[in-house]
Amino acid sequence: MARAQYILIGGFLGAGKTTAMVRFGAYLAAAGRRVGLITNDQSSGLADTRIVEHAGFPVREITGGCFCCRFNSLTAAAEQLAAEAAPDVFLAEPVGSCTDLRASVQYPLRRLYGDNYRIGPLSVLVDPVRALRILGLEPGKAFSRKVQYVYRKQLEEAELIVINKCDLLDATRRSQLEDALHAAFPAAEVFLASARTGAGLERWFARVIDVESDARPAPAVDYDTYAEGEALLGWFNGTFRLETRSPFDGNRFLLQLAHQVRHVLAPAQPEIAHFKMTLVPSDEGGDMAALNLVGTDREPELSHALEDDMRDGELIVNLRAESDPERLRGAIIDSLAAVTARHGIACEPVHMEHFRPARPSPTHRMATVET
Ligand SMILES: Nc1nc2c(ncn2[C@@H]2O[C@H](COP(=O)(O)OP(=O)(O)O)[C@@H](O)[C@H]2O)c(=O)[nH]1
Ligand SMILES: [Mg+2]
Repeated sequence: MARAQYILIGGFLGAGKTTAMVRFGAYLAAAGRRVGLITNDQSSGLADTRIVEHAGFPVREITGGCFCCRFNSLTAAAEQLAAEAAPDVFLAEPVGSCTDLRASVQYPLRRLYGDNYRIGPLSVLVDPVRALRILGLEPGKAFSRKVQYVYRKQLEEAELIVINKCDLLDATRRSQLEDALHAAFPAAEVFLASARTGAGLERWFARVIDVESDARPAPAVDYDTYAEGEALLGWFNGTFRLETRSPFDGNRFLLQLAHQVRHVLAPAQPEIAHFKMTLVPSDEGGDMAALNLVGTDREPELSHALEDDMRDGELIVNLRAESDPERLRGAIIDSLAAVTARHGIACEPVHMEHFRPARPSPTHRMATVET
């Protein structure tokens, strides 16, 4: 039997991994391939899983830790998907604050499961506005040094760097960023794409499908700095049930909530990495809204909008920012109280968690493909 392909789509929080993965899935499905998607988070209640389900793909969610620290769940998820949908391609999205994926995921998969899977090259997506700041090409708020360490390590281990969201850049900024990435990370091939418009995606997809991951030794990673950098990010995940007598505009609700949260957080000036929410009405109509904010000084935007007003449903809130997680929780709870009151909505928490990611402790660390 032919080996299934196992493809990791990496990149920092908010870079566009989920959007790209859904596009990639559609591209493969159109070519007659069966696709299974795998999402991942440090805790449960994932907006990404709702988005991928909404796109109609079979999905498994690995929660409670990153792929590297829950390596066995990565193969277990693939086996479950295999039983259900027999995919010949698995697309997996690691947590956006993780790095060292070559040594903790790619090479262990190759060494231990090489008969089952053909491992694709490691792609790392970047949001160009964030990358221009972190590479020092443009001024603007960025993360502190240790968070940037994680960001740069992701790029250092990338085989393919994809400058995503090219629709946001003019030609000058595009080539500045491309040149800087080539110079700083010479081992990687650099692609320009927009997961939103579709521009440039096919060239990257074709490359990912054609080649197997290379065998370059994984870069050295200082796990103390990595752990400290990752733990500077606060995490909040919440799932809420909303209900009201008279229908409300869910799109407007999400936008108001995002603005309110940003307003409440403003005095503390935390850098938001990714603030993501989904709103799914209870009736099985397939309608969904999703809101994203990928930087404190960026604008919240709806990547999916509801077609109709709604009466009740499920709200998922995933917020990651360089902040005390307690503050994030407070900002969500206070903002939710204010905005639901404005719309006369009853809001009941189903699940809430706030924390800093624990020190990464990979199940395997294999710095090379061969022993
Ligand atoms: N302008 C623009 N926005 C994009 C593009 N790709 C993704 N986004 C947006 O970036 C935000 C984060 O995307 P998502 O796929 O959730 O990122 P992830 O955290 O890496 O999975 C969402 O609002 C997306 O709609 C793109 O090519 N252009
Ligand atoms: Mg995602």
